[in-house]
Amino acid sequence: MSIEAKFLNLFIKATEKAAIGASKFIGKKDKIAADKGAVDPMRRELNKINMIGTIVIGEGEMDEAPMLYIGEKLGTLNGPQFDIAVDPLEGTKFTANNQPNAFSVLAVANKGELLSAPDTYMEKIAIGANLPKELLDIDNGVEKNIKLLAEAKKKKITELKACVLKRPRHDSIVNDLTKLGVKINFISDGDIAGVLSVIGENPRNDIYYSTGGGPEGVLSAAALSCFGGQIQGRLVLNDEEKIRARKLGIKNFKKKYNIEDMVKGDIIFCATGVTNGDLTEGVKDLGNEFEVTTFALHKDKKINKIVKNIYNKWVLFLLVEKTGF
Ligand code: VTB
Repeated sequence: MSIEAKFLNLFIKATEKAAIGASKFIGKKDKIAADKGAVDPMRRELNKINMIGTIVIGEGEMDEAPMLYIGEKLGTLNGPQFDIAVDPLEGTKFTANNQPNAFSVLAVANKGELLSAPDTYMEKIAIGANLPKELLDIDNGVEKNIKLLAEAKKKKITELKACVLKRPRHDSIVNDLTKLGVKINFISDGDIAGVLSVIGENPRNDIYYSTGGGPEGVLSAAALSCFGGQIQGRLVLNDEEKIRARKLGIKNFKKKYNIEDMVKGDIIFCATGVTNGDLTEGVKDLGNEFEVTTFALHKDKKINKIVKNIYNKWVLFLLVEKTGF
């Protein structure tokens, strides 16, 4: 079942308001304040939508996050049932340090069509469109995966580019890629943008190969699914995290999630820039107004667009002050 077209703009508003909220903390060296600056307005905006929304990927699990926690019901509770994955501020560090690639993001699917994953690490490999289904497998190891990818893309291994999150835990991946002659583009954080760098006509990377956040994995899968890209992920769980995962219905802790295991059916995906980045421009302060830019996707409606909107600061201020909305 397709999600009605009218919902796209309503969800865009939620990431726009969150991005504006976070933008007040750009360069202020306070990651927590920046995150809160995004969470409150996103939640207020989602609560205005005529839907029965359930957070499946959020700020944390019920007992650790006061808002946008996994399981939280949102919306007017009158309308279609949606599962919602949110990362009100992807790149809290980027925002706090005034660096590129911070954005506010969410993905929406019909009820039951998005994986609910705990906030733990996830091993991830992602590739772009027009490649054989389930071409790669985490358990193949780097060398076999890279050979398979080069063959499928009809490229030399030395022509391939890989995006890697710069962390010591990826030293062996980096060694293997380097030995093979694959060019590595490192990112310091923000692996949703890293995963999405494999899509497009002329993608910046041929593969994303790293362990990042599980929630970011599901959000990336939602966007990738709109382009026919692929991702495989496996949660990395310690004993305490296994208990949390079990509460979310996860029984097989070693499961390798292919894209259809994370995302099914129609998807709405919106990412509004906080700082300038690869996906969108950041919030622009025009004096009396904010200009916001959103990368918006609606899978079944084949929508892939950049949306710009202007918000008058005084109207925003009055709305929040007078109505709590
Ligand atoms: C990951 C990645 C995110 O933070 O969660 C990372 O998925 C945290 O990794 O995109 P470390 O614990 O190794 O620092 C981001 O980069 C930003 O939220």
